[in-house]
This record gives sequence, structure tokens and C-alpha cells, in this order.
Amino acid sequence: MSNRENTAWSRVEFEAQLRGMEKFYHIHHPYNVMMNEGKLTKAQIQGWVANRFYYQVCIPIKDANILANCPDRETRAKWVQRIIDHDGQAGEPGGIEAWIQLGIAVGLSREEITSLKHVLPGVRFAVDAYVNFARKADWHEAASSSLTEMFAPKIHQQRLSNWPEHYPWIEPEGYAYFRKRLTEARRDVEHGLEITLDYYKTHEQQQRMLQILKFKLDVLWTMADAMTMAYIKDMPPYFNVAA
Ligand code: AHQ
Repeated sequence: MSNRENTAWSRVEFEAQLRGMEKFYHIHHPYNVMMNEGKLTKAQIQGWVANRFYYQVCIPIKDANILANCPDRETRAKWVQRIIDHDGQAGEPGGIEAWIQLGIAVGLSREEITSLKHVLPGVRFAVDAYVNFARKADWHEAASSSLTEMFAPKIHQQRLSNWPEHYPWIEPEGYAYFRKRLTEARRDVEHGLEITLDYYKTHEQQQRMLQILKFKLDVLWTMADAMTMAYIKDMPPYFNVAA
């Protein structure tokens, strides 16, 4: 390999390479494309909300594992905000409660959502893989795996812009979560990028980061795959097995 191929990217080039991974983001998954085009039924929207709830409740667990593995007080003092954003605090219900409100706005009951009864095996395995990665990985690597959120503001904005027209039956109160994430995601990415661009210095380390980001992109894509099988192709687990 010529030396050039082994040379580490500059900070600017490294960030550009990370942002170049947007083509694998789940905004391009058929489930999300159909959602954005108004082609999903009420049941397919409800299935998505009920399954994504498992991802949402696991995010604070994932972030608590990063805190547990991180010896740097300054980093922890910033990172802890992510747990508060989701779990809430005195007087502020938080993102998990906002997601339950989204569930109620699409016609699910609180119990249906919080019972996790609709969570598909493929969704559960993908989310658990993310949490277990954060549990075991070096805290820098776990922190940098959150950078799929570089691409999240666009997908949240899409929902806010298109759902009212495509899905007028959804109560507008449900949109609070997406609005909340527009600012929170941008703030999270600023901190996550700082940690990432500071940590991965050599060519090999930067290649490792691309692998980590691809793993997290796979988590999101696989969740949508499981929902596609169950709710679009009507082939949920064991659909062809006699009850
Ligand atoms: O609602 C989302 C959220 O709270 C988070 C936390 C962050 C992480 O720590 O990995 N990623 C993330 C994401 C959220 N919403 C997803 C969506 O499509 O609504 C996007 C997802 C992400 O890009 O990782």
C-alpha cells in the first residue's frame, strides 16, 4: 500500500468521510420512504411507533453504560444530558413520555406501547446489539456510534413536514417528540463529533470508526427490515407455522 493510502485523514476530511455514510441511513429504507410518501397504513404506522419505543427506552440504558465506562468527568457532565432528555426530570416528562404520547396520537393505548408486546424479535435483537456494544466497547467507540444522529434532523423534519398532510388522523400532540429531537440531536452531534474527531487519529483508527458507524447504521436498517417483513410483506415471525 502506498504511504498515501495509509495516511490518516485530516479532521475536515475525516468528518466528510463520516458524513459520506449518509447513503446507508435508514431514511433511505423502503419503510421510511413509504412513510414519508404517505403510503403507510394506520397499522403500519402503529407497528413502527410500538417497535421504535423499544429503541427509545434502550437509549438511556446505552448512555448510562457509556457514563459507567467513562472516567472523564467533563465528558460525563455533558453526556448525562442525553439520559435526562429521554428519562425526563422533575417537571419535565422527557422523550420516552413524548414517544408514548406519539403512540397515543397514532391510536395505541399506553399499555400497548409500554408492554412492549408488539416488539418484533428482529427489532429487539438489533437494539440489544447496540446496547451490548455500548456496554463492552471503549467509551470513545460507544460514544461515536451515536453519530448516525448526524443524519437525524432531516428525518425528524420530514415527519413534521409530511405527516400532517399524509396522515391527518394522527393527533398533532404526537409530533412533540420529533420537534424536541431537532435541537437535541444537533447538540448531541456537536459533542459526539468532538469526541470522535479528537480520538481516532491514525488511518487504522479512522477505518475502525467507519466500521463502528456502519454497525450502527446496520442496527437502524435491520429494525426497519424486521418491520417490513411483519407489517408490509405480512410475513411476521412464524406467519406460516400452524398456531
Ligand atoms: O430519537 C432518537 C434518539 O433519541 C437517538 C439517540 C441517538 C443515539 O444515541 O444513538 N440516536 C437516536 C436516533 C433517534 N431517532 C431516530 C429516528 O429515525 O427517529 C434516529 C436515531 C439515530 O439516528 O441514531
